[in-house]
Amino acid sequence: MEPITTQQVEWAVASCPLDPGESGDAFMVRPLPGATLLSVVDGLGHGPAAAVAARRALDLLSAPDVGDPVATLRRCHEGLKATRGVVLTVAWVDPSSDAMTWLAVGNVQGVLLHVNGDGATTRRPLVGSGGVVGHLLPRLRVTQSAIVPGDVIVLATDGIRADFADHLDPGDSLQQVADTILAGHRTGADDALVLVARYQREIEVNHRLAAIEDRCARALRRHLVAGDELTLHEAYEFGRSALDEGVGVMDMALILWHAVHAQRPTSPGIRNARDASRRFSSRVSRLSRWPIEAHARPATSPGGGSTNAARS
Ligand SMILES: [Mn+2]
Repeated sequence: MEPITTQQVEWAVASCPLDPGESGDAFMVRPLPGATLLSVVDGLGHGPAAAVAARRALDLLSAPDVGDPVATLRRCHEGLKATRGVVLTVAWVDPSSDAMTWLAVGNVQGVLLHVNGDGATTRRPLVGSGGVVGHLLPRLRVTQSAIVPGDVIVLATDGIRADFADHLDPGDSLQQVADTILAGHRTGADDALVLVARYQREIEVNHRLAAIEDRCARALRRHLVAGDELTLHEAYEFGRSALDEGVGVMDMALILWHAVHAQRPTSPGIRNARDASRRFSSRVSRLSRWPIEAHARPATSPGGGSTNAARS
């Protein structure tokens, strides 16, 4: 099954220009093949001329080839020479390696929030090198940070005070976090923008299980209506393919449980989950081919073998 790469991060943003009109701060959340790019850009100064530089930076970060951090930053530097220049942080969130690769030039503030097993939050600052992209490019330092689903990344321009992360709760809704930071920590001396993103690789797994559960419920419904061996065989094949995709036996048990509960009242004669379960188990005991058992048997002999291995 294709991974769902557009939902590796959930995010929210809050911003406010210093003067009414254009802000010189900008952000980007861009799904890439295998990663999601996050960026916050602050055009030097504020207002329209800063906005021109920030927009140009986002154009450059929209190029097709932004997979390599150093090459990307160099291209931004070249492309921003005719502008005031920007400070920026760019991060690539990569679920295949549970890592965030990031690079910062100038004073966009960044923090990576992680909730430990004991419920305490650790805050790791993402500090880059001084400089201005478009004018003075420092020696570029690419950093890779390990991340786990649930970790929150906050990027804020210097229109936000540096103590913004002191009392953040990464469990709050992201929009709430972004709004709270903007409301409580604006300096009032510059454009202000804060981007808050939560890494959620597990959405891919959840989405996949939800799709399998849906297939299972449909297969079971067809079988409860038709009651023949063909529809049961279909369910059997579904179970085998799910197990081949790496779905665990406990997950399969939960999927079946949900599928049974999803039957009411769509199948004729099924008033409740107990009816569905009773009718289903009587057929399974007759034909004895339901997917969990398939797991314990060789593909070529679905009618034989022991079920103990899968149930232990
Ligand atoms: Mn600024």
